[in-house]
Amino acid sequence: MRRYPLIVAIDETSCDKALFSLASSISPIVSGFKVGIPTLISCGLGFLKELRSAANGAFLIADLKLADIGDVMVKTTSLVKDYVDAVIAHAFVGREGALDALVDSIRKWDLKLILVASMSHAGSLEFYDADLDRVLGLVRELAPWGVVAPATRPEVIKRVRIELDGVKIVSPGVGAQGARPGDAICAGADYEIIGRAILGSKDPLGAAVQAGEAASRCQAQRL
Ligand code: BMP
Repeated sequence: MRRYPLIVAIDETSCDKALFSLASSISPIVSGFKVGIPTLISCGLGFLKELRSAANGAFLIADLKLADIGDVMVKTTSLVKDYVDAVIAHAFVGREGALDALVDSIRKWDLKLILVASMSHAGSLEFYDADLDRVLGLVRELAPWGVVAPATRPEVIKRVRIELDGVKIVSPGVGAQGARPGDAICAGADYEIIGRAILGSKDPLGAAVQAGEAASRCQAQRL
């Protein structure tokens, strides 16, 4: 079966078996899972290992939101590198002494890097969006696998799509933060990130199918 262009965000702080059986039931229809810091701190790195076997081939992203000097970002990434396919880092820390070192190690480890280019909350307008041209210039130089751009502001996604050909766009903000499923894909994103609207639903599988169908319709329109 074809996977929907959805990435399920796991930020839960309870690490019980129910979460794995939920992940396991959703995994055949979604493209990936993104595991956030609340879950990594609460459940430990063992969570990633267990999720890998529940994921049925869906890719795994460690959402570490790295924003430090290169040495520390590399050390942090080395702790998860054997369990995930990709890590997320902030772009604003800049290249020299920071992202340059991370990019080198990520290449060596055959991981994917996703850089935050713009965020889904309103405060993103204060810094990221105010300097979006320079952020996108840096992203273009570093050529990561993907960028984060907000489903809540499709106009930003459209701009990122035009400026960064060939870079995957992953878009959070769907459901709990107000964007409708499909909005980001229609604007040019490759994947929509959805957390609470799926995992907090009474029927997570049904919620994933509904969001996935909306996203797929947009994908089909763009082809
Ligand atoms: P939710 O669908 O429950 O709002 O979750 C969104 C997820 O996307 C969270 O894991 C959050 O950390 C992440 N995220 C976000 O909401 N906005 C951003 O700009 C970047 C993110 O990674």
